[in-house]
Amino acid sequence: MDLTGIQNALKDGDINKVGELTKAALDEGTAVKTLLDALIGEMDKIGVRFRNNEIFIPEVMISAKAMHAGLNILEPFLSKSGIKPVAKIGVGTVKGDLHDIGKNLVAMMFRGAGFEVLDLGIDVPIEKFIDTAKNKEVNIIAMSTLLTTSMGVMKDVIEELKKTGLLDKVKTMVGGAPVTETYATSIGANGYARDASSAVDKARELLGLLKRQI
Ligand code: B1M
Repeated sequence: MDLTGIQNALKDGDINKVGELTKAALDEGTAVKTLLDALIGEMDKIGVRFRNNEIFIPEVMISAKAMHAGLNILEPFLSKSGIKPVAKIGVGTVKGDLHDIGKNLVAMMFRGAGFEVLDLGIDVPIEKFIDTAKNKEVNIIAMSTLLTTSMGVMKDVIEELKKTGLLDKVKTMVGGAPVTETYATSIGANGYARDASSAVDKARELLGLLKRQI
């Protein structure tokens, strides 16, 4: 199927059309991964136009909503593969940051890989991550941010987990556009991944699970 229609609808912020065309493409047999790549690729372009001041926050917001419409259609198909959760992970966008598209993708990829995902949402305070590590039996605390101003929160969470002795029990992972491997290492995170797909591989590595056979 020609994916330009979906990408144009995303660019135009046509929420219904993105949903409808994504569903139609799936019905026609287009691979979930192909659709995901098409949506992410177009969202990246929207990001560039936003950065270049060619479009502004309202347009980006509406495209982000349209992106969610597409992702919502894809989610059950990504999640299908796992029968029993291989591990449990708490995922959230850290305090001060309201971006959720990347975090949702990360959550979706984990679900698709058979993980049980506790989605903590956006603007997640340090205490919520600590409570999740303490009381929700997660194997990994995964933090996302797109804002340089919120990166320090990841460090605070890791330090608090260390102080409370919870680092013996849970691993930490960080990611998001401004985060780098070097930064992750400097704040004591157990793992870093540059995209949602490699986040799953990194989590498996951290937990000593086998890598995907694909
Ligand atoms: Co915002 N925004 N935004 N924004 N926004 C960025 C991030 C920015 C780079 C744009 C720019 O100026 N060039 C810039 C950040 C600059 C910086 O700090 N370095 C920025 C800014 C400044 C802001 C505001 C401050 C703007 C303002 O109000 N003046 C404001 C902040 C509000 C707040 O959070 N407190 C703001 C607001 C918004 C909108 C609400 C309009 C909207 C968010 C809608 C939503 O999320 N529901 C928005 C958007 C959409 C963007 C851009 C255009 C796109 C982000 C996105 O969704 N990308 C973005 C520019 C850009 O990135 N090109 C921008 C697609 C998504 C799939 O990628 O989230 O990076 P991403 O996720 C990737 C990887 O990073 C990785 O996997 C994903 C893909 O596989 N990943 C992980 C993410 N988390 C991970 C965790 C992991 C591992 C991998 O392990 C745990």
